[in-house]
Amino acid sequence: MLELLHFRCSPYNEKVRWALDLKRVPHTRTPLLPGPHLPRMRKLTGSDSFTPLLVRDTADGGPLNGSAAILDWLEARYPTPALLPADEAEAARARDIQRRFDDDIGLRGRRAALAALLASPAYFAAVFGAGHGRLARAAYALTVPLAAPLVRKGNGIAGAAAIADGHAAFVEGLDYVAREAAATGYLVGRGFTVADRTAASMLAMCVDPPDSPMARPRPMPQSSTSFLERYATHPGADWVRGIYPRHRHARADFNGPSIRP
Ligand SMILES: N[C@@H](CCC(=O)N[C@@H](CS)C(=O)NCC(=O)O)C(=O)O
Repeated sequence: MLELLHFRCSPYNEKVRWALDLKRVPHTRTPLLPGPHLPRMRKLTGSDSFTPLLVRDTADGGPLNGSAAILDWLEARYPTPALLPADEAEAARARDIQRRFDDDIGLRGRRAALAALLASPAYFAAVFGAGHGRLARAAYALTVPLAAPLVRKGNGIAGAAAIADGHAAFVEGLDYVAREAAATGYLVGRGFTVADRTAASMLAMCVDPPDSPMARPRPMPQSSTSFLERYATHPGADWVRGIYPRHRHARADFNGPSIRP
């Protein structure tokens, strides 16, 4: 059985969870806590690999990380429903959009999102500890203030300029989807593709789509409320809030075996 090792509040993990759910791939889901995840990752891969990590049988190639690589493997192994358009030019365009949101918008925006979460270590622990027991969450909350400098360093949150650039990235992403999806509701052609899934997963960090696996726990500290308020009325946020109920088909995450066979 495939196993997905993931962080609950992570856009790259959300992108892979979404594809697994859409394709109804039987798998087990195991949430990890950022920081304490490292020994387990090292044991499985021999290095400090990042999440999402899809643990496959050795015959299938063993552990695989990188959300785009995982999606490619899933698409080859479980072709229906397709993540990419059938038309080659459209598929290439969808991949380009995926790359832009993965490697630019998501990476830069995440710095602003994490900085806002780290302003309240208890809330950071609540967000990433979702899916873990009460004791594990309480113990994790004690470590967050100590781990915060490492999280900042590991994610390139070097100061105010990096955070401002993260906010600029979210605005670029929201402007992009509002403009490009205006005609059909989708970023490529007339249907939902990996481009929409990637953009919506990355922008979920600043939109907080309600009733979704990316919805933030409540109550929320002022630092996170103010962070989300910056984007709430952007037309691109409307697009994200519309895509989620139409295409995500999961209101919450789960631990353990996937419910659908
Ligand atoms: N380009 C990678 C990015 C993945 C990534 O940055 N994962 C983060 C969580 S959002 C992570 O696991 N960080 C912890 C670490 O690097 O140890 C992908 O598409 O999967």
